[in-house]
Amino acid sequence: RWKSLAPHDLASTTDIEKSIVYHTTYTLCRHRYNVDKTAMYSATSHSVRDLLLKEWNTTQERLHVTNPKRCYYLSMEFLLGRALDNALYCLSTKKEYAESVKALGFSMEDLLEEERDAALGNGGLGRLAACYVDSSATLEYPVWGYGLRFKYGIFKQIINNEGYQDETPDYWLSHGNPWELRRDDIKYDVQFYGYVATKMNDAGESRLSWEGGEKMYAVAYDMPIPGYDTKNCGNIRLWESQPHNLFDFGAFNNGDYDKAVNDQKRANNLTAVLYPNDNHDSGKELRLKQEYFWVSASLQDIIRRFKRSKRPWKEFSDQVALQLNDTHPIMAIAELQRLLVDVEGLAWDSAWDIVTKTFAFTNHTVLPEALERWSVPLMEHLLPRHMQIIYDINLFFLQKVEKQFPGDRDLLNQVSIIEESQPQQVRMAYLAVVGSHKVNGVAALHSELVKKDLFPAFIKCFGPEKFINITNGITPRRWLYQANPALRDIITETLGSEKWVTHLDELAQLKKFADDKAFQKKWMDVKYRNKQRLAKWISTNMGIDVSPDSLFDIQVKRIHEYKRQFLNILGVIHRYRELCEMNDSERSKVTPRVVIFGGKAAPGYFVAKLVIKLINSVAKVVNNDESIGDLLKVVFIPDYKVSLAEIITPASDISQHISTAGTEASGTSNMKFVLNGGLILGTVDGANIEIRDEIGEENIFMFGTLADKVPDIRHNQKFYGVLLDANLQAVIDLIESGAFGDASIFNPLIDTLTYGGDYYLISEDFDGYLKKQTEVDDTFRDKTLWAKKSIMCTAGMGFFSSDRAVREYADKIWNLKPIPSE
Ligand code: 26V
Repeated sequence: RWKSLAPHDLASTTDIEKSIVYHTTYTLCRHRYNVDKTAMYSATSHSVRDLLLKEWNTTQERLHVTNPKRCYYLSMEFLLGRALDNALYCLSTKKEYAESVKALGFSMEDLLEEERDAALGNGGLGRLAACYVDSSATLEYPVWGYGLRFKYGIFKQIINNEGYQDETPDYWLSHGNPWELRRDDIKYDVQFYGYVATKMNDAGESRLSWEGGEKMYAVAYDMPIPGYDTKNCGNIRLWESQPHNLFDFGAFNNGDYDKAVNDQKRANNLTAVLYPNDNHDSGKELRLKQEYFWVSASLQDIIRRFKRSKRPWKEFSDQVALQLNDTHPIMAIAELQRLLVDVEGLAWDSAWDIVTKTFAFTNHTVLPEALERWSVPLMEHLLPRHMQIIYDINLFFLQKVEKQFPGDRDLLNQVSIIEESQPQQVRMAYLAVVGSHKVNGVAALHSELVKKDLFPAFIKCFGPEKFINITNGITPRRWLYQANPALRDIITETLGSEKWVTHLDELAQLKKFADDKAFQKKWMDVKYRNKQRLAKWISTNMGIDVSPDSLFDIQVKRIHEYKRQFLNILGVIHRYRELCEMNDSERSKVTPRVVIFGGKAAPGYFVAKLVIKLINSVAKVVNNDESIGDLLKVVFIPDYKVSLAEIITPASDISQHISTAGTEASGTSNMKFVLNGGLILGTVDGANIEIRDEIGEENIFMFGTLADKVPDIRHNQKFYGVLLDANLQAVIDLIESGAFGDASIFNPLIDTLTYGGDYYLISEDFDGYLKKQTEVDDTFRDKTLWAKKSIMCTAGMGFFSSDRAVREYADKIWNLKPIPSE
C-alpha cells in the first residue's frame, strides 16, 4: 500500500506548477494575489526539496539495507552558498522549473537571486567541505558531513563612506530555510564542566565517570546534498543547541525571572555565531564549547547507528571512517576514547586501537598562529574527564617513544601533546597526529612542509608513510557548469557530450582546438560576456563604470597579511605613478586595467582592515582622476561570498594568488579561475605549483622567492634590517605625501615593511612582481596568444576536480566504496 502511494516525480510542467501552487497555499499560506518574489522563491524551493527528500529517503533505505562502511566528514564549517540552482541542475529539471515559474508569472533568474547564501564558513576550508560533499554525493560514496547550525553565518561586510570595513550580523534564516529539515526526534545530551568520580559498573569493576556540571541538548537539522546525474543524495547533519530545562520553574516561583531563563539563554548562545577568524586562533572558551558540543553530538549519533548493526566493537573501524577537517574537531579523539572506556567498558588498549584506526586528520595551514592550543586549566574546567584522558594518551605515547628511542629527552619534549608553558597548553595538532592513522596536507608543497616544519619529530616516531598528500579540488558542477553557462555550452558542443561534468579529465580534448581561430573567437566572446556581466554588477551595485575591454585583474579571498593584498595595492599605486608621468603617446600603448579586490578581514585584525581602507582610498583617487580614464580602475567589491564568486570567477583575465611562498596551504580559488579560462599571476606556493605543472609553465605568470629561501631572508632581515626596493620606496613616499588622504593612518601598515623585518617579503618580491605585471600587459595585447593560453588553462584542469580528490580520500584513507543508486 505504501509503495502504491509513494509521491510521484513531478514529471510534467503541469505537475511542477501544481506543486509550487500547493506550497504557496499550504506551506506558506499565501493567496495567489499575495505571492511576491520571496514567496515564489520559497514555494519553488519547497517543491524542489520534495524531490530531494525522495532521493534522500531512497538513499538512506539503500544504505540501511546494505549497511556498508560509511565516512563522516567532521567540519566546523560548510560554506555552501545557494542551493536552488545547484539542485535544479542535479535533478536535471532546471528547464522545466524555469518554464513553470514563467507560466506562473515569474522569472527563474529573479527567483535565484532571492536566495540567501548559506555562509557557514570563513573561506577556503569551509568551501572545500562543501565541494567534497558535492563530489561524495555525485560519486555515490556513503559520506555525511557533520557540523553546527549557526544562526549567524560569517558577518556581512559593509564598506562605509570612509572606506573602512564595518560588520553586521548575517541572520541568514530570517525568511526561513527551505533546504533544511529539523529532526526533533534526533536529540542528544551534551555535558560540560562537572567532576570525575569513581563508580562501580554492572560487573562490579570500578570505572571513572564524568558527573555533574551542565547539560544541553543537541538537535539535528539535515541538509540534503544532491549528487549530479545520480539518484544518490548526500546529507549534512548540523547541530543546534537547546536548553535542557526549557524553564526553571523553581526559580520562577521564587520570583527570580532572570535565572528562570538563564539556561535557555546560555544554550541559545552556544551555536549562535560562527567565529569569523580565518587562520587565527582566539582561544575562547565558547569556541571550545562549540567544538566539543558538535563532536559529542556527532559521535553519539554515529555510535547509535553503529550499534543498530549489532556488530562487535572491534569492527567499528571497518564500518566507520572519521575525517577531521583541521584541528577544530580534534576533541573527538578524546571523546571516542572516553565513550569506549568509561561508557562501553572497553579496555584502554582495545579502545585506543579502534580510535586510531577510525580517525584521519587533514591539516590546512602551517601558520603557527592558526594552530589551536587550549590551556590546560580551561580544559580541566570545561571537560575534566577529557583532560585526564589526554594526559593518559600522552603518557602512553611518550612511554612508547621512550622505549623506541631510549634517553632521547629532546624528542620527548618535541612530541609531547602537552606544551610545558605557563599555563600548560594542549597542542591539538599533536593530539590529532597521535590519534589518527593518516595525516594529510592539501597540496604537494604544503604536505612537504607539514612533514618538514610542523611534525618532523613525529616522522621519526611513526615513519613517513603516515603523512600523505591529497591535493585539494573543486566541484566542476558549481564552478563551471552553473557559474559559467556560456562556457559550459561551448565545451559540451565542442566535446560532443556532457561527460566532462563528472569526468573533468575530458577537458584535455580542448587542447586540440587551442589554435583554432574560430574556436578562439567563440571562447573569447564568452569571456567578454562574462566580463560584461560583472561590469554590469559593479555599475548597478557600486556606481563605478568599468570597461569589459580592459584587462580584468582580480584578487578575491580573505584579507590576510600572508595573502599579500598589500603587495597588490602597492603595485597598483606604482602603476598609477607611472601613468601620471606618461605623455599621451606613451599612454596610448598602455593596456587598460581594472583591478578588482574582494574579501573580508577578521573583525579584530587591525592591519588587514587597514589594507581594505588603503585599497578604497587609492580607488577613490584613481577612479576620480579624469586624466587616467579607463587606463586604470580600482574596485573593492563589498561582501565577497560564494554567490558573488559565481559571477566574479568567470570574468577574470588574470587572478592573483600571491602569498609569500610556503604560507598558502593550497588555495582553491586559483583552481576556479583557471577552470574558467582565467590566467594566474602567482607565487610558487600552494596549488599554484601543481596548476603550473598541469597547464604548462607558458600558461601561468609566476614570480617571487621560493619557499625554501624564505627562512634565510627573514633571518638576515632581522640582523641587517630591510632595504626597501627603490620602486617600493617611491610608492611609500607617494602614500606618505598624502596623495591618498591622511597618510598617518597608514603608518601601522607601512611599518609592517620595516620594523622587525618585512615578514611577508613584500619588498623582496616587489621587483619580480612588477616585471611579471609588465609581461601580463604585453601578453594581453596579443589576443590570439591570450586566447590560446586561456583555452589551455581550462583544458589542463582535469586533475583539480573534487571528484578526483574525494576518490583519493576514499582509496588512500577511508577504504570506502561507492554504493550505486541504480
Ligand atoms: C583556524 C581557526 C582557529 C580558531 C578560530 C577559527 C579558525 C578558523 C580557521 C582556522 C584554520 C583555517 C585554515 C584554513 O582555512 N586553511 C585554508 O584551507 C584551504 C582548504 O584546504 C586552503 O585552500 C587554504 O590555502 C588554507 O589557507
